[in-house]
Amino acid sequence: MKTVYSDKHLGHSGHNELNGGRILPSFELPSRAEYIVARVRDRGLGEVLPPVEHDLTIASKVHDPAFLAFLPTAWERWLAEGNSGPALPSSWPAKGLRRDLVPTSATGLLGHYSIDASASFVEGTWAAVKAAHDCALTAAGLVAGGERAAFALCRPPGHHAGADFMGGYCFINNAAVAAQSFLDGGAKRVAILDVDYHHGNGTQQIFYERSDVMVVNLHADPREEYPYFLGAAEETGAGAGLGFNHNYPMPLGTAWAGWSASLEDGCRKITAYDPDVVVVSLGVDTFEKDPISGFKLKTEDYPKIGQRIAALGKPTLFVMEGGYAVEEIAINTVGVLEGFEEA
Ligand code: SS9
Ligand code: ZN
Repeated sequence: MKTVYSDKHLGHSGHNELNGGRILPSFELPSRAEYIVARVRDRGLGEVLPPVEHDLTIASKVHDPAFLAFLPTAWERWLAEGNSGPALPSSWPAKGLRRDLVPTSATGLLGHYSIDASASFVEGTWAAVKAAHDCALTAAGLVAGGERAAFALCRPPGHHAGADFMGGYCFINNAAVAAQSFLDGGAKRVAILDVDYHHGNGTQQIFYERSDVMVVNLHADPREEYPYFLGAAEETGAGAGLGFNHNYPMPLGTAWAGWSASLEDGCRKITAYDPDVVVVSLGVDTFEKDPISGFKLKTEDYPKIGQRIAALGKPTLFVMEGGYAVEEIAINTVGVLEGFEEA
């Protein structure tokens, strides 16, 4: 399968996050995508193409236009307020505060448009975010054009970003934009299968009241793990979307036996839905050696994930999400893609 990749992600570097009470360099590093694209080439997975630039028309159908308008300006506005290092919020419209009182200051706006202090801006962040969005749409176009599958090597990732918020290293929800592009191109139903270790809270929120996108999420139990405040099994959708959201929270320490049982159940939900296309939010932070995660998947398990997804028998777009054990994420990510190809 073809991979869509842009080196513009390299400018999103030197950013930080609030972790364990300290502001630390982000675990979300440029080397992640560099290891993966090198492995794609070494293994001969298929051509590596640059993205075609797209405007934000499709993104505006899954994100608030005011939020999208803020993102390209955040860094300059942060600097203009006298800040120097990476931009992070420090105050949020949490309990007892107003969400409709929109700040004018950059610091206030960062809080207004965030769920946490882990989506940090540096000078090259917007260009990287925009390029990741373009990678998702370009790879989606390959699948819409008849390819069996494609890989959008997006960095930064997207699944924690919701309609009007960033967080968890994510700014634009690349998988959600891609799903919307399939619908705009004539698909009637799209399934998103999120196999990242963390619950894809943004993806769930965006499609929660819609029946044209089924969201299936496999993840660490949010009572124990980030993002903490969404992702329980009883969240099954609302309104027209009732019955079209499926969560599989699993305890810390989950290994292939437990994880693959959830994958099987989630895949059966997708088959029953009979989508025109499947979008996989491909995180490999389920890996036993991932530095920020608590599942126990092994390198040999990743091709089996790809095989099970292939058995769905649908055109498939893989969109890169998390995975932080930098040396091994390439092996595990390409392992999924090769497992799919060989099935
Ligand atoms: C908690 C800091 C926030 C965010 C993790 C986001 C993963 C994205 N220690 N961690 S796939
Ligand atoms: Zn993750």
